[in-house]
Amino acid sequence: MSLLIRGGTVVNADMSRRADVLVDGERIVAVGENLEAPAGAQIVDAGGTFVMPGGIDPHTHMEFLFMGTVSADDFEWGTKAAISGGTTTIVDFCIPGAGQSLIDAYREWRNKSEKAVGDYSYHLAITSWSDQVEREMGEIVNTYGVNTFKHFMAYKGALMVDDDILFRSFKRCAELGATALVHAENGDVVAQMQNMFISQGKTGPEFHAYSRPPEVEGEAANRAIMIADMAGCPLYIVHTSCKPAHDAIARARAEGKRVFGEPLIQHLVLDETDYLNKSWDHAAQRVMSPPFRPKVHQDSLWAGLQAGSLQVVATDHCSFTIEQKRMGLGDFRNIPNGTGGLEDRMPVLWNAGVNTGRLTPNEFVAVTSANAARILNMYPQKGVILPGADADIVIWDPKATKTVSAKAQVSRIEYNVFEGFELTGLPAKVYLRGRLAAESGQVRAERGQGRFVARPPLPAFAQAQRLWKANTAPKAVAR
Ligand code: DUC
Ligand code: ZN
Ligand code: ZN
Ligand code: ZN
Repeated sequence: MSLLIRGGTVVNADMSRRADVLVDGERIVAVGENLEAPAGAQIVDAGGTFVMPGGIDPHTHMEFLFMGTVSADDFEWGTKAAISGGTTTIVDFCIPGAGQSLIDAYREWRNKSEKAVGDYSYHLAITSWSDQVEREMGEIVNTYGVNTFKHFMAYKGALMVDDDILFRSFKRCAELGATALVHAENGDVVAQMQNMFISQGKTGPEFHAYSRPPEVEGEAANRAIMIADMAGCPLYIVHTSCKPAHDAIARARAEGKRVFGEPLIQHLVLDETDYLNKSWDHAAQRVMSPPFRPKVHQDSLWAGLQAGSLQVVATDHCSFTIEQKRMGLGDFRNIPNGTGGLEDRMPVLWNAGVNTGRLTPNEFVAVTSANAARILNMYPQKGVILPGADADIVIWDPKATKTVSAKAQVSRIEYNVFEGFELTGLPAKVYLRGRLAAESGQVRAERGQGRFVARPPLPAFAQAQRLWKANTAPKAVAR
């Protein structure tokens, strides 16, 4: 089955050109002017549109058992929501339960994702340390197609790991050609501040935000950067939400360190006023970690995307229903942390980024798809319109409009943090490996159509870092 997408402007991260795109089966086979349609090919008129690689959201939590409940969107509904908004691949966090081995957690995630509508990959979380964990990290990288390990520096008593584990795990990442990821918040400070507010009778959702100020994120980001540098591994800081964390990343990069930063679409367009003088439900629905910030931090994140010191825009999609959020009535510490956003990420970013001149269409492709593919090692299978790549294609109509409404969304929750946003620029058609997967937001792809995307190790960063250290520094890098 072949498909010819004719007359659009192909937009990749590095260039745009008027070109047709020919797809055969699941792959792109040609990109060029006036391509001939093979006999029987389906022809799609893309005049007046941008033809872009399918979006990649590098940070989601589907069907995640967290804070005593399970996030509401599973792999079926989460990937459906993603596809309706132009995102054809997600990278979810595979997080072992207490005492669960990495391999068992990986198998559990493979089972959960069999129903996915779109493509998916995983990061594996390191939540404890033992010889077995160290050994299994090697298996995960070398046989299971996962080259990234996540570390929570917050959630004390649950997922948090201390500096001892960070340094051990980061050194192991360096050895394996894996990249370390961190949730950068100082969990000890957060726990003390939470308890202080509760003991003062301050139980409302706004105190969730006050207990996690930008300083706790900036401190943890700086600490993770220094530890990763000593271990010699590349570092990716998830949900970079504030200026102190962004400054740490920009400074590290200026010093030659391989450090990446991932702002969320929520932090780019929403701010702390959502917690203030709002109903309990409104505020609690927006409780996530890190919390929404004062506006000044947004300016820093946008500047980072423009300058390239921040590379990817994600969602941390971890949705909870109103009833689930109400578990925290009377104590903000029990509000399940997380918001949705998968189906809105690309349209909201286009609207707030491209329509305002903060991002070019090429930069939009870079931060919604190509950079994630490169950093996580799925490029050029994903993240580019190029012969040989998977035919994950978004035909983007820059004139289409909609008003965001939870009533019309795919996600299984009853509200939307972007409710009422008026957007211009939407995906008209979305293809997943050559098959029409969504049209004007209506999902056509089916349960089980998604595939696991294996991501082999990427030893170049760690090797370069070791070589550079050996050549420039008097003392060698650890190990
Ligand atoms: N933050 C959230 O808000 N939800 C999931 C996990 C996280 O770190
Ligand atoms: Zn996190
Ligand atoms: Zn609001
Ligand atoms: Zn997360």
